[in-house]
Amino acid sequence: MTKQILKRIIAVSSVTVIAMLVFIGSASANMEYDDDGVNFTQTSDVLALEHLEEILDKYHSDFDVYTDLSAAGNHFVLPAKMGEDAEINPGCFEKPHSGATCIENKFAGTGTSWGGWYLMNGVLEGEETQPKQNWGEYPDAGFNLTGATELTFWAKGKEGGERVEFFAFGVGRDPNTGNPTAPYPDSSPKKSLGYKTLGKEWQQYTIDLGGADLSYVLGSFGWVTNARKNDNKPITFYLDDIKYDKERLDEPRFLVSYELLPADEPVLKNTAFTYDNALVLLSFLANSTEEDLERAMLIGDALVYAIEQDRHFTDGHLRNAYQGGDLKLFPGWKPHGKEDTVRLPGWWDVTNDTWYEDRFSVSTHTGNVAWPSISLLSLYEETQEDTYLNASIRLCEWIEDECRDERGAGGYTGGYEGWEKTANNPEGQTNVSWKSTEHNIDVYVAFARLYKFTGDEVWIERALHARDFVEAMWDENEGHFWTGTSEDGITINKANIPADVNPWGLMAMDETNKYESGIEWVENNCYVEADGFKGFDFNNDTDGVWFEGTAHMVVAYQILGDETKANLYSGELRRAQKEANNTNGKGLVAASHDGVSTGFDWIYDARLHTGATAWFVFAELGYNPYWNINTSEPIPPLLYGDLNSDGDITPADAAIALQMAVRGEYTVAADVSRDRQVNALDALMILQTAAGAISL
Ligand SMILES: [Ca+2]
Ligand SMILES: [Ca+2]
Ligand SMILES: [Ca+2]
Ligand SMILES: [Ca+2]
Repeated sequence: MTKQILKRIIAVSSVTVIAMLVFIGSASANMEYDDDGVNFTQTSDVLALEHLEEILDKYHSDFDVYTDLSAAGNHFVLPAKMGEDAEINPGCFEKPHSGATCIENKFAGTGTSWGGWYLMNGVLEGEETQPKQNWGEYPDAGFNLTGATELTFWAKGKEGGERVEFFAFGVGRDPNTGNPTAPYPDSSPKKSLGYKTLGKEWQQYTIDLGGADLSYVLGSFGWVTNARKNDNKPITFYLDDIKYDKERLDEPRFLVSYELLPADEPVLKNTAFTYDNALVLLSFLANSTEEDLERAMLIGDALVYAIEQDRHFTDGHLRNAYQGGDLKLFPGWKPHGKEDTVRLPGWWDVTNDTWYEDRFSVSTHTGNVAWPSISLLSLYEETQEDTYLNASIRLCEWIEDECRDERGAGGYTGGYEGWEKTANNPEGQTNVSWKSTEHNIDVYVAFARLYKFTGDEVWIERALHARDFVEAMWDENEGHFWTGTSEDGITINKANIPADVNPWGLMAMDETNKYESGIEWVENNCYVEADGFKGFDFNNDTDGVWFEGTAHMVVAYQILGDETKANLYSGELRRAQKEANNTNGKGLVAASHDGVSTGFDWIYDARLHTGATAWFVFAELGYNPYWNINTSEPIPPLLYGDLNSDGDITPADAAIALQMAVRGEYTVAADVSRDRQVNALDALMILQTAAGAISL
């Protein structure tokens, strides 16, 4: 039940020619040279982390206007028409310069006709879901591009010989004098390249920005042409990869989860799943160089920002996904009247000229609050920055306030689904009533660690409330966890048994002897050989290898000390890194082929996936992501009964419990028998725990 795609990634046609262009790696990247000039092959974890760094930096090494339709890095996404007889299609799939799409432009005027388009930022107000044009009438709606020195773009004509003028800026100014004609114009007058005659092949053009005031940009790029320049003939030409050379590598941000192929539906084009980003943060912590820590902090800061700056919610809950690229919505875009809100993912549909959001992405599932909370606690552990601890507390309080459930075995419900309350959606998000074992595993760890870091005893009872549910979902006879309950909160859902809840339970809970049989269950029911790889499926129909889940199993085998199996599947993952369908030699793809089933209403495709890559890093580095420890270290218990707070359970703690019993005192931490009183039984249980006879 990993909190992943609900939308299918559909390949609309077979693509071979342009598929190569999507990858940003190069053949030489597999080799590095040391000081003596001797080359050595990089290790698999280094390559995987390099892949994650590239995804992290992909849209921040420069300032994109357009690379692909709905790409996370795009800015100035509102095409605004000038004159007549001009058309623009930002989603042309035919032979783009790079990636999946380019912009197709047409002009078909005659006589004195002229026309063109600006790519402008626009504004968005109130309940609007799409931006509208801003020709300089609105304040505080421009980008500050100070520091950029040039604007580059690629262009080609359909026939060759098309004549077009290209330019930047000048919105709200007279094109001839440059004087303002609107109250809030572009800070720079129009900067033109003049008329260019296009060839049939892609060619790069550069607009030198030297001397221009870039402090307030409304119109980043535009073109105009007329009938006279083109001998009254209709023209078609193409544009792609329009960029300013402005680096922004110090900005907090999220990573897009999947690397789509050019022919894929763009539904997940810019989607940065919250779960995947929590994992990537942890993979940087797992490697823990100073640079990795800085990268982890960029993601941690983005999570903190998302908690505070939702476009609607003020109670601190996260969404299932955000957008990669810029963290903040563009200047002048104020949904529900709020500025600088965190961007939610979506895609532009060229057929309907509409921006769509995916229901799953805007929803909030409890596991997608708990995993960020865990990652922020680990980041706090490494940095001692209170911001991360406080953000984690806020997320955990949200889970306690909004999802706590007393039905059946207790635990926490699945979260909230749908869009926020608006005039068009009066219901707002709806509370889901099913409960997920995985969510409760995540919640248990988040709460248990929060108790460790804060010493606040409320988290003991809450952690146990989640843990009780997890334990109730364990099937002692069959030796595996069930996925959770149906909507009544009581009836166990036996329709589908996912693999991953078993290794997750093993990694999270300090009872490896008990949960070891869950790993055997996965071996016996989910093992599959497919597409040349040995590994594990998400569920027990064994229709393909799910590499993320295979990495879960490696981490589990490491915890169990089963080196042989850990090494066997690590070897398979390393081979998948090099050889799997659609790999780039660095990252890991989600599945060994497209459409690997989960038993739920989503599937996994063979696309590079940050979450799978992060789990591969954990497996390679022997890292338990729940607890920020090595897989060789014992899984910490909920430190319950540690009454002198020295991090260990010893007879000294039992003595304190006895004293409390004599005095009639009560604390949750001392009531290890959970009968709401502290007496000799608690002291005895602490003593037995100290002796290793029982575990609390
Ligand atoms: Ca492109
Ligand atoms: Ca399957
Ligand atoms: Ca102690
Ligand atoms: Ca007791």
